[in-house]
Amino acid sequence: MSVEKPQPVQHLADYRPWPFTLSQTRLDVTLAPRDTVVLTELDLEPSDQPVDLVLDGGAGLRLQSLRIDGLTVDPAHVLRDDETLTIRAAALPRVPFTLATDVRIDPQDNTAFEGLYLSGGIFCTQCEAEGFRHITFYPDRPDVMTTFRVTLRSDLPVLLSNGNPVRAQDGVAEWNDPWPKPAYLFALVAGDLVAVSDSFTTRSGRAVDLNVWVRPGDQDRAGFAMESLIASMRWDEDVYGREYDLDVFNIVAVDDFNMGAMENKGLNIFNSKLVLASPDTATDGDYERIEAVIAHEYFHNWTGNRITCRDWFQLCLKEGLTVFRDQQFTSDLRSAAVKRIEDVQTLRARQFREDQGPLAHPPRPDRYEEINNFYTATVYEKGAEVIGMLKRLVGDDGYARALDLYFDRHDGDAATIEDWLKVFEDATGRDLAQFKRWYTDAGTPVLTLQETWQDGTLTLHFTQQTPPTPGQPDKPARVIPIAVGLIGPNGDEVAPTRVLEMTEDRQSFSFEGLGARPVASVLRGCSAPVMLQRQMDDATRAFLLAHDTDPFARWEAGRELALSALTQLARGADAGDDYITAIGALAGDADADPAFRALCLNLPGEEEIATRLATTGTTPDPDAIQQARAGLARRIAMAHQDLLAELYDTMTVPGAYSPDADAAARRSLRIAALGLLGRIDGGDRAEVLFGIAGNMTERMAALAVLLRLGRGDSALRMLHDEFADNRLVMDKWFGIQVMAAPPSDAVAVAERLAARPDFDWKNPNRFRALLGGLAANHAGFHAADGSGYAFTADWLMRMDAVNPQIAARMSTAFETWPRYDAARRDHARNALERIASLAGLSRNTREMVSRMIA
Ligand code: 0A1
Ligand code: ZN
Repeated sequence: MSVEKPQPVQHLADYRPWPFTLSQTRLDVTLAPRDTVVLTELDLEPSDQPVDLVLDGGAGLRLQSLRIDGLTVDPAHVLRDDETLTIRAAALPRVPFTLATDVRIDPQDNTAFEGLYLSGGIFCTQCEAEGFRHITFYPDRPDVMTTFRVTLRSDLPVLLSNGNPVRAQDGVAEWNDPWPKPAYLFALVAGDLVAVSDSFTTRSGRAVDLNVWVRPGDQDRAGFAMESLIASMRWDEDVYGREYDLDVFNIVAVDDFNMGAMENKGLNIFNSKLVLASPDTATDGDYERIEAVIAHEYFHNWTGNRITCRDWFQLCLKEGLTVFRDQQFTSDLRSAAVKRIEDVQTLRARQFREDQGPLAHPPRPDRYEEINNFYTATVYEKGAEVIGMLKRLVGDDGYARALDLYFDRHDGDAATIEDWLKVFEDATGRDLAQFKRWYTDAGTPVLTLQETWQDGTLTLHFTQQTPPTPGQPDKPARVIPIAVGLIGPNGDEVAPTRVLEMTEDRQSFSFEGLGARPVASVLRGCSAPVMLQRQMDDATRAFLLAHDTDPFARWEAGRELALSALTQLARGADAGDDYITAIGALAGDADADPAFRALCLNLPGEEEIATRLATTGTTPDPDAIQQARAGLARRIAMAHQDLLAELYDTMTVPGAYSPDADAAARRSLRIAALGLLGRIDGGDRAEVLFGIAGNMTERMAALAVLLRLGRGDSALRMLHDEFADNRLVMDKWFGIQVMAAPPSDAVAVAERLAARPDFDWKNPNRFRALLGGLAANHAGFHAADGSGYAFTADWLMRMDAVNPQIAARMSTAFETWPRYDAARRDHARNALERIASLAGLSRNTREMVSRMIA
């Protein structure tokens, strides 16, 4: 592949501090869809050496005037290119000065949703990572932190910005943010909005007004977001001792948003799908996610805002830690065991997948072309896993001391991963030089285990090896915390969990004085983000599934049993009886948490089976995988139909819908049973349930069963008639049709849906619903004739011209392409090359595609 124009690459090693000091930013913004006026005043101090002042600012900024201390700067001293504005050193005072710019921008033209844009008549902003430079000329880098004073002018009734309100009158609102912040945390919102309001008194007595702003008519669906916010504020005080620091906290829901949500200081802006929920429109999964993301954004107030990142290479400093904190929050509020299993499932599905393909990168990358391409599962989810390992290694007390030191030492700083590791070293006395490799090295280590047993001693012999990743052929050994417990032959635990610290390429650990040979339960709680390879027969796996005291390891034993059966079936062998027996026992275990039972009953997805085949040297055949999985599900249903029918009938939840963990757990077991029964009852139960269910969780589950059987038409019509005006439900309507379509129909269904007038593809949620739905239909996306790839490529090219971030992000549908057969690889390569050769392709998509076909 030839990339037409070399792109500028940013390198971690090139970091230099900004050579000026910015002591305050004042903005005066007069909002208008086509001609917004942005007046900016920057109070600057030069450094000792005379240097040019370089500000970021794109071609879309129409500069009307540029003044220093009130005097127009001589144009001979001003240079502009596509990305910057430079004032030559000769034109700059050698003493503190104020730089004033008058810039005009067009929010209405902004379809990329970066900077200031309009979403359904609401003005809003998205400035992370580098959106502020689309609003005004500025040192748009996270290590330039200052206070902001903002004046907004508009006829719209609600005018919001960061910090505390100073005054609001006659179409003018003033906001003052006393906490220094980088530009990526700036936000403004103006619109016809209504609030669900509440208040919170912090533990030191600060009264905080809380508002969740939504469109008129949506108030009824904003209550859960507010409850989640209050729970988050309390939790951060109780667990981390972190208090909120302004008089108001505003959350705004908008329909057009590239990501999930954004932690702007005191003014979080959310994708409406992560705010709005009611039982008839949102599933249990939606509720749990809303709670987690509200918490995530709120927790950023300390981990991200009060302490930010020195540069974008350090992104996982704030994201890994904040994900780790939101995971802790959910485990405290709901079931810790279930949450851990769900998190590991996500980690494997998204991050292991990324790590095994051409897009692999370390949690702290050291180069990038487009930073928006690095908001990845590796930075977020693996970033969180690395913190989990640190905590496991230094213990809960050590972790608490390190975090206190981090907040004390770095409050107000733009910090680095080195700063982060240093607080752990200083608080605990531990040397973390080797541990740092988790941040700098890409790839998922493969841990192999062999066991020996002699004279009452069980010895575990581990080796670790990390496969090469782009730019990193050789990987030295890492510190791997391996949590191990032992289960005796009668099923009792004979040794409780102990964390082994592996630091070498090969290392052995012994357990002495044992009466009879126990079964080792290894990597309990998924104590490290590694892949474990271990010879274990199905009977031993079934034993662990029945007896392991660690819920994660227990689930994992079942998972391994299922994967062992499914990979054999996909290779054409006969397998699965052990799994079917073992899973029946677990599903019928009334003492086990229903959510746990549901997790065990849900078979690994086709993507996960493909990954397992690929990592064990077999080229995955998507159709064979799909059939193997459907066949095993059918056999489970046949073998356990009475039990499943009983679960389906009894795991109902009496009374009004509640999204709490217990109710959601029962529903999850009920719909797991429904899904399996659907394999043998022709979908009759699903048909009935769809018509009578009072909540979206059960309706979506029923609809998925019906669609898989090709009998979803009337349910789809009903849902459409009821919710045609509800964007979020219609997103589900689009997505599930493609996701649950029989694979041979998936592309045709996607084509038909894409031709509909209500396929509002410029809306990121709608686009993701359809294209993401296809990517999630493994055998459909990987159709042997390449039609799934071609359809996706066509749409990515169309989207790229409108919204490069979304096109680039969705291009990851292709990231596993090298592992398929030669014919599929040819189709995929053609599709990627077609994208690469598109004239005017964005930097975002170009970088992604060229990494994938490098
Ligand atoms: N910091 C936000 C995520 C976010 C990142 C980038 C965005 O635009 C490119 C928007 C949001 C978070 O972690 O929630
Ligand atoms: Zn975040």
